[in-house]
Amino acid sequence: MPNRRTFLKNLSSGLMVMGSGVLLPRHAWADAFSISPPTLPDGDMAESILASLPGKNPLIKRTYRAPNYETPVEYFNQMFTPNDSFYVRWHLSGIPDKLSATDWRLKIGGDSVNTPIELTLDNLQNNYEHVEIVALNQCSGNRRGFFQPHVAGVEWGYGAMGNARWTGVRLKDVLNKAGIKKDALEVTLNGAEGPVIPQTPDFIKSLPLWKALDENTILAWEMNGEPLPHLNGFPVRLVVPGWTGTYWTKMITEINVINKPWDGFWMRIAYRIPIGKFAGIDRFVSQERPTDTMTPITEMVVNSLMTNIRNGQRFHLGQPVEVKGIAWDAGRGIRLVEVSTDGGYTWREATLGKDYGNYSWRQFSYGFRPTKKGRYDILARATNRAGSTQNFELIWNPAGYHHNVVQKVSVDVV
Ligand SMILES: Nc1nc2c(c(=O)[nH]1)N[C@H]1C(S)=C(S)[C@@H](COP(=O)(O)O)O[C@H]1N2
Ligand SMILES: [Mo]
Repeated sequence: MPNRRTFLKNLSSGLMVMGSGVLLPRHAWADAFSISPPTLPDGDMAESILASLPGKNPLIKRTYRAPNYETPVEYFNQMFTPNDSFYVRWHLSGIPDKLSATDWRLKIGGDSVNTPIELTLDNLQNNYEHVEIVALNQCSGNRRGFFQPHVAGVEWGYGAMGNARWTGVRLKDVLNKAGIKKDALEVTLNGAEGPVIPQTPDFIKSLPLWKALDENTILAWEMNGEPLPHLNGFPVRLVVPGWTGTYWTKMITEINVINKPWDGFWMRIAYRIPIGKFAGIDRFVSQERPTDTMTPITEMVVNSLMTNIRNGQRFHLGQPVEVKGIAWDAGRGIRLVEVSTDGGYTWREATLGKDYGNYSWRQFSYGFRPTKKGRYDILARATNRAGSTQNFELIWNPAGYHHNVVQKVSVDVV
């Protein structure tokens, strides 16, 4: 396995390419077809509305209370997802107004710290080494809307994800300041929002100690060189590279180091996958009781997305077709992207773009010149350095996680 501890990069700001790539004119996003895969039943996507949240460009609205809005695929032609178009995912509707950066406090405590501490934003920014990492934030349920049979939950299309450059300090450094006792097992994470009715469990997540101490796990106050948007967690959120978005606690206010498994609803019941159904990913073993058949979701699975072509698009015979997209995994790194233009009979290697570290997505491109008229079924499939690849058939699971079925886009050459 490649050394996964070396991916933190001190990227110079010169590497920032916000605004690179091609943005389609705004009206193009209204074309629901561009976000509608062929397998979705009619209606699902037609009901989706582009809507503005405060401080955001129009996003695809899935639910309003709590706010769940996804990024239109066109934005994924850019290496970094712009902050004002970055998807938004909340569980509870009691989200506070933007917190005051001066009043915000982060409490570090729990039975397994030596000295509980309370930090201001100033403390955080001035007492620990700053680090930057490019990392993909993807919701566990991205693409849930394509599950057959259908499952309950936010009916995401392709856009519950985004790639950004995050700036902050290592969680490890902050925890070490409080001092970690020998019996420490898990680290719980809580944000400022609360449930609106007391019956709803507060959104509290936990990480195994080893992942909390991973040098890539950071408390971030900036994405893409700007303060976090309110709905992406201002002033500080956790960034857990490689693991699905559920652990990336926004508006974080409380962290506890504990010596037992955290058994709140969002760990014990929600965000679980069947044990053994997904190969080659981290297990969160302290969360598994002997009789459990389900285990917490952890790492993202290898996946890819074509971003510049859409179903039904027309090309003229003799015109070159350039297929562009992105591929990612949980941090082993993308080794290969293959593209088929004949529905999967033959495959060719795509060219990979610049490497921004293993936790970033990787751009790819593949050009071809169609030699006859007709329909071309274009497929893309990514493989990582551990040899894991995308599935042709859905690995169904009750909560609708880890959809990484090879995508097909059918275009017409006329
Ligand atoms: N405080 C808080 N943090 C949270 C959540 C939440 O509901 N509350 N949702 C999590 C989930 S499930 C995801 S997928 C990511 C989404 O991050 P984003 O809204 O910045 O895109 O935030 C995570 N952090
Ligand atoms: Mo999520």
